[in-house]
Amino acid sequence: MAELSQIYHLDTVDSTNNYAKQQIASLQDGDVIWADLQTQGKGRLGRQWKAPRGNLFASFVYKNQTGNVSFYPLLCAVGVSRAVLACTGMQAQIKWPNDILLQEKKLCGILCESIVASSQIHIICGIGINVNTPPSAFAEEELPYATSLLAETGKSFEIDKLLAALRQELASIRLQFQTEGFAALKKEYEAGLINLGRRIQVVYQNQTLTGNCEGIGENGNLICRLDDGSLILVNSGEASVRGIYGYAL
Ligand code: BT5
Repeated sequence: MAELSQIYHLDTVDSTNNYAKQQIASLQDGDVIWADLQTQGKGRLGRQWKAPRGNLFASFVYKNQTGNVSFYPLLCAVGVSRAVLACTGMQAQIKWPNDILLQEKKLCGILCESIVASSQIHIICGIGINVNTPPSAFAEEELPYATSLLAETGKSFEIDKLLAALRQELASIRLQFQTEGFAALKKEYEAGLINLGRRIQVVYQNQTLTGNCEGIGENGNLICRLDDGSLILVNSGEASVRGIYGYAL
C-alpha cells in the first residue's frame, strides 16, 4: 500500500537503483531509496551519472506491476517537471524520453529498470536531479550540457523538500495512470516536450536518422517523420534523440 511506503535515507551507496534491486524482496510498493552520494551512479545504456553531494539521488520502487512498463520514464518526467515547478516556480522542459531540462540544459536524468519475478514485474525508477552543483563543477566534469537549480536561480535548495514534492507528484501521477491510462498525461508530457515539431536526430545502434518530431504515440514511443516521408516509432529503451544542432535543439 502506498500509504505505508517509506523513504530509506542512506549516506553513501554505489547506486540507489542497484541498492533497490538488491533489497527488492524487503521493499514495499512506493518505497523510496534516497542517498546523499552515489559512487557509481548509472545512466542508460551503460553510461555514468556523475554528481557530487548536494544533489538528489533517489529510486522509487513500484512492485507487482502489470501492463506496459515503458511509460514509467515518461510518468517520472511529468513528476519531476511538476516538482521543479512547485519548488522553484520554473517551467522545465522534457527531452524525450527521460531528460528534464532548464534553459535547454540537462537538470535531471531518469533511469527506469525492471526486475521480472515469475509473472510480476517490479519497476525501479531512478531519478537524479542536479540541485546545488555550482556551474563551475559541470565544466570540470566535462558536462557542458548540464545545469542545476543553483546554476539557474543562484539559490540553494533543500533536497528533502524537493524529494517530498516529487514523491507527492509521482503518487498522484501514478494513481491517474492506473485509473485513466497514459492518455490522461500525454497532453502534459507533450506540452513540456522540447523536441515537438522540431528537427531531431535519432541515434539507434550506430545509425543516425534525421526527421521531424511529431509527438508521442499511444505507447509512449516518439513519433518521427523521416526525410523520406516514412514514419518511425522510436522506443525509449533503445535510442537517444538529439537536436540537429546539439544536445537539445
Ligand atoms: C540518464 O541517463 O540521464 C539517467 C540518469 C539517472 C541517474 C539516477 S540517480 C539515482 C538513480 N541511481 C542511479 O544509479 N541512476 C539513477 P542517460 O540518458 O544515459 O544520460 C547519461 C549522460 O548524461 C551521460 O553520458 C552524461 O553525458 C550526462 N550526465 C552525466 N552526469 C550528469 C549530470 N549530473 N547532469 C547532467 N548530465 C549528466
